[in-house]
Amino acid sequence: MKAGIIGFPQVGKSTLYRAAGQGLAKGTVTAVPVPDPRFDKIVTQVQPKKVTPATVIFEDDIEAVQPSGKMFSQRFLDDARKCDLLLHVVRVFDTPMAPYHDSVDPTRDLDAVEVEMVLTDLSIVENRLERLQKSMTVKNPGSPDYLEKALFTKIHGPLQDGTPIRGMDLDEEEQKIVRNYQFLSGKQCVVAFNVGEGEAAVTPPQVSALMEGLLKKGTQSFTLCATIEEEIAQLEAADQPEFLESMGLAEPAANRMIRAIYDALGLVTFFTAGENETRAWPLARGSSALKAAATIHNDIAKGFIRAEVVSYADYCEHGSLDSAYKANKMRLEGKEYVVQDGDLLHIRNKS
Ligand SMILES: Nc1nc2c(ncn2[C@@H]2O[C@H](COP(=O)(O)OP(=O)(O)O)[C@@H](O)[C@H]2O)c(=O)[nH]1
Ligand SMILES: [Mg+2]
Repeated sequence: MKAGIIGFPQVGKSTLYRAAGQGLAKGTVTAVPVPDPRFDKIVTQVQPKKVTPATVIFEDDIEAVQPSGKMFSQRFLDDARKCDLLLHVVRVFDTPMAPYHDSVDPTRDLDAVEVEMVLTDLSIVENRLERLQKSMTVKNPGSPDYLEKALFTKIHGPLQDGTPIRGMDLDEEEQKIVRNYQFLSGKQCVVAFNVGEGEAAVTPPQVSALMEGLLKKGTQSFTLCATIEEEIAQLEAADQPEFLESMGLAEPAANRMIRAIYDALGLVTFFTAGENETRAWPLARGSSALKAAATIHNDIAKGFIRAEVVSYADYCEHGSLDSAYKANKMRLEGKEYVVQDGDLLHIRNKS
């Protein structure tokens, strides 16, 4: 699952990318470990030889949104469409470097990009509706063209009113068509408001209002100071708490942002707590135990017998898998079991 970083030039996209990479970011694409205190706790208790956290892929080679002329270049569109989620960085820090606007105005910058996404999608919908007029099958109920026309007619009005597709109420079938078209306003989006060093601990009122508005539309957003976050990411783990405290921060803001992205991607985590390897696995919310097994290895899914499941709450209560098993907290579940966030799994299998 890939999160693409987008925004105007010089808003802190690359700084944020390096901060999210927790000192490990190389090049322009990095698998970023998802901070998870539950996983840390399991690792501390199990002391495995190998530790593998869940990751989200961050991409920082999407061309900047153009401040003048055509905002989205073809290269921007090609790259952004390949992402599962767009992380939109909006500048709230003052800088003489911003080549487009000298004033700080997050409302203007956020709206400009949101509106352009909606307009880009609107023009695709309109073109397609025009072409569908000539379709031979568009009048046959149930045909792909019929379904597409119904959907595009439905979303056309709201798009004209400026509603992003992600904010519309669509059923599973409709969402599938939307995904096929890779509509920008239909992608999950998380907004990062990049504030100045002096504002890292207190959110400016204008930004609070924007965040509230976004949340009403189902979009998560964050304030963070990318330059401070980059500094934090470069510190040794032991030195982080003191630095965070001096900045008035409870934890790196980047951690919360990464978790929000993971959540917006529709992912939950299950754990395998082995002595050789303890691992956190991302899984689409609502997936079955069989899907979880296939995530680990196809052979394990093929030979699936039963899933041994201990909930994270039971694991915590008993302090270890052994104790949880002894206390009869292990459930045997079949292929159809819907894996819950935080479950510890062991797949019994024939392979
Ligand atoms: N004061 C301040 N400067 C920042 C912040 N984030 C980024 N910058 C600076 O803005 C400039 C552009 O940052 P960069 O990450 O390269 O922007 P990009 O063009 O969006 O990738 C650099 O000089 C950064 O150090 C921030 O939170 N506060
Ligand atoms: Mg950059």
